[in-house]
Amino acid sequence: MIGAQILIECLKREGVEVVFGYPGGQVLPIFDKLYDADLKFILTRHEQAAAHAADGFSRATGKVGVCIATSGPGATNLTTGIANAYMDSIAMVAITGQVKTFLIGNDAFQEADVTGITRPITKHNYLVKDVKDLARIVREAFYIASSGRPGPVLIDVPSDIQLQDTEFIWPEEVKIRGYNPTLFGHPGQIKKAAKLIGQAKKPLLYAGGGVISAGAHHELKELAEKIQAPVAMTLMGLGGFSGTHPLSLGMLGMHGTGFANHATMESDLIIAVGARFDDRVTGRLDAFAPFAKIIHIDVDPASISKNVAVDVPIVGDARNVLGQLLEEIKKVPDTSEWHKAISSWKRKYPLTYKDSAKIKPQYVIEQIYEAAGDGAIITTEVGQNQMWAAQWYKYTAPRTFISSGGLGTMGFGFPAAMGVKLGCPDKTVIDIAGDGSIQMNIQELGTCVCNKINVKVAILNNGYLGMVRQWQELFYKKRYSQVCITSPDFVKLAESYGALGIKVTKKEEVRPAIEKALATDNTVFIDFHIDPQENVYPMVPAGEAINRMIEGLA
Ligand SMILES: Cc1ncc(C[n+]2csc(CCOP(=O)(O)OP(=O)(O)O)c2C)c(N)n1
Ligand SMILES: [Mg+2]
Repeated sequence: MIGAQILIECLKREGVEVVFGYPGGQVLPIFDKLYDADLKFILTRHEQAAAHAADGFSRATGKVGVCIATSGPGATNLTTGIANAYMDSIAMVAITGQVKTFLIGNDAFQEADVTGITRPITKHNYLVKDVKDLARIVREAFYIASSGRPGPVLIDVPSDIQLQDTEFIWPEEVKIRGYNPTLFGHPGQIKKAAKLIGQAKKPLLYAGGGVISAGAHHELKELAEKIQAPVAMTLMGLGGFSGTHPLSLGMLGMHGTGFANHATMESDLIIAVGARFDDRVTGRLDAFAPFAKIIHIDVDPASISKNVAVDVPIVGDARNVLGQLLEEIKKVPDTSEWHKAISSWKRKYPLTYKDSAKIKPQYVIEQIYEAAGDGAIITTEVGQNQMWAAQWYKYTAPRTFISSGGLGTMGFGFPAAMGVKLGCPDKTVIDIAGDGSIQMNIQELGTCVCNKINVKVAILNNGYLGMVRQWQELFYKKRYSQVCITSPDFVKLAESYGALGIKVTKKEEVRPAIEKALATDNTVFIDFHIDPQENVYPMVPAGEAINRMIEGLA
């Protein structure tokens, strides 16, 4: 087989169902073999969208997302999507064409040092130098991407390698020297953790994206109920514990709920599961959770004690470790007083907004939740729209809230929604978008319509780069600098692509528009003209302790 054929044969053997990408000169042999391969290929309109779609596919399904681009500009266009997947620990394999081996380093046409460029934003990357290595490399790439702490792996394949002939040998086993993720927690550490849990009076579970990637949601629920600990989630962790469960505190951190943040600050034992103490969660680091001992469960030893010194580190897969803990816990803490305090914070700091005759974004999201319900999968763009989607929709199952957490990439939500829909064709998929963000990958309307990818986009159109405007309003004396943004007529634009567009300017039109979009078997843009001045509250100003929140209304 030639290299290109080997590559495709390997993808099939890895169980790949769909590949997102874009062709070009240095991947011609691969696309020639794709021509008659039994693989679904989605031609996006921009390589960045191919990477985000592969990322969305992975987040929704738990499988590895795959994208392909040509050398040079194709590969550099992928990089935002790769960095995005890296920051959120998403399993992805990105394949790029490269100039012929003997031209590398010559500033050849469309040459870029892609392994160099992506080294800090991939879990691992490869430049294939011999076709005989190709099958092994592909196998390793899928294994590395999906094991331990997941992440993107890039394979750069020079076009002459794609054409070289060799015998195809499928490596049954993968063995990588020096790469052996620890999957079970150390029994001594599990004992220590169980003892601390037994002694705690104010335990709190702090759940991150690792709960979802490890499939640990059942174990998390069991533990929370067993020790009667409230659960606060990060943006990445939403859905890892049901937002409608009485023990849920919703999201914590910068735009978290008042009760989650107060509980975190008062807790005497924080059990962090698959979370990394990101600055959006901790706020002022030296003031974070001053009374708490910390148990930190994470599959990546490098993330333990990176930002916050912890008392009991436990390296291992979250699902396994929670299972071990559940077996080990003999004494259950008495948390009745703790729950009284939490109830009083819930009364004192409810998540709320002032409704009005204008369309409030929170109201739109409540209506979407009521209409689409628990079965839907929500993706988001970045900004106020993202925070409102995190606060006002109830995520009751893992993999139903898909958002760019670590990198905060505007333009993520729409192409990610395409990947989600391809992975979960029976689900309703809705991108909750901002008018600024949607314009960053709006060309994917073409991909959606052409491939009948039936996703809904709810644009919270405030005429602003709203989140930046909010910061300028609060911290830069209302000196609004470059945050007013115009948009095209989204209805006409959608129609020009063959999609449906609906414009909503009155409150009473909100629900009917959502119902119509859900009932339409086509891609739909709904352009909600919301109150342009609305801000996201509560808010912890950057650098403040997380219980020093601006309440907005209170
Ligand atoms: C690619 C990218 N560029 C810039 C930013 C900085 N940024 C964060 S939120 C935001 C405004 C987003 O505007 P919009 O999509 O309209 O959302 P809104 O906040 O108005 O809901 C900007 C510019 C970013 N996160 N990503
Ligand atoms: Mg906006």
